Amino acid sequence: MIHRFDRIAIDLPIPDSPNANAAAAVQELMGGKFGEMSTLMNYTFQSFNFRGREKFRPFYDLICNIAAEEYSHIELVSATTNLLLSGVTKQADRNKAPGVGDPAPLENAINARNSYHFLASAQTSLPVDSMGRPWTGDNVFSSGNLKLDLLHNFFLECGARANKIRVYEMVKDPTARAMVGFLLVRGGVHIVAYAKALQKLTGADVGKLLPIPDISNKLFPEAMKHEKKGIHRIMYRWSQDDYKQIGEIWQGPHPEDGTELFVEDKMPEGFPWPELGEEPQLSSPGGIDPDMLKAIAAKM
Ligand code: MN3
Repeated sequence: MIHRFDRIAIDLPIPDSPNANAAAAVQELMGGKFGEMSTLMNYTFQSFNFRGREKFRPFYDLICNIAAEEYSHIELVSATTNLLLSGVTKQADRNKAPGVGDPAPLENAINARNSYHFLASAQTSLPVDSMGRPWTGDNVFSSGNLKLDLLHNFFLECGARANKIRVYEMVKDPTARAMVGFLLVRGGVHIVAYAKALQKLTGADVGKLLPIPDISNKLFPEAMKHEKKGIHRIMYRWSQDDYKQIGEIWQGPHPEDGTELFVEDKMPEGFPWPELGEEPQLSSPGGIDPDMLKAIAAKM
């Protein structure tokens, strides 16, 4: 079971300006092969399918706990996409019949990379990648072999990190970069956690490979802001009473900067969700269209 809070992981800034194509690029971090839906569903299914929970309790706890955190990451990517899409189109007057006043309130969307943001949603996020392809369960790997699943998760988080960095390189918008900066830090925690889990299970020092890609989080100002507060050292426990054995894996020095890792026995407090204004050109008419009424009356 999961306990939901109406909060979001960071205080997202408002975009400099609406940017439909930046929103399309950000979608890769939602529904791409290495996006947050993939991390969420991989760990969720691996936790559902985990056999031998008592024998391997710390690993089970870790996968369950990280799965819960991933939910907060899809929220953040969604909110960023929504903010970037807000205001892309013109605010049409719905009291006018189509063709009167502004004949094409969605015309600003015609050259946007992702038409579904306008045709299939109210200028909001969808479970698709940056090219509009729907997220698929083919992205879930749940082999039932703990060593293989952990190795996969390590690889998945490293791929996710590469994609985050590339979105950062494509998109200058401060909202997108604030989101990417934070997720680089938290994704970094998950990479280290799976490396530590593999070391505990097998003795292999996977942490020596880090960071992948080679560039450090500390070079991204939007990530450094959180690392300065020590957020890269914390594994939050996303449950009041459960998953207490994560500390058997999340301990010792951070492989990159040697600082001590620790478990925080509560989830982060979060922030209020950013307000999303109505986009009337996409919703039901706000009032009665007198021209339409006249036209109907004339037919009767
Ligand atoms: Mn994540």
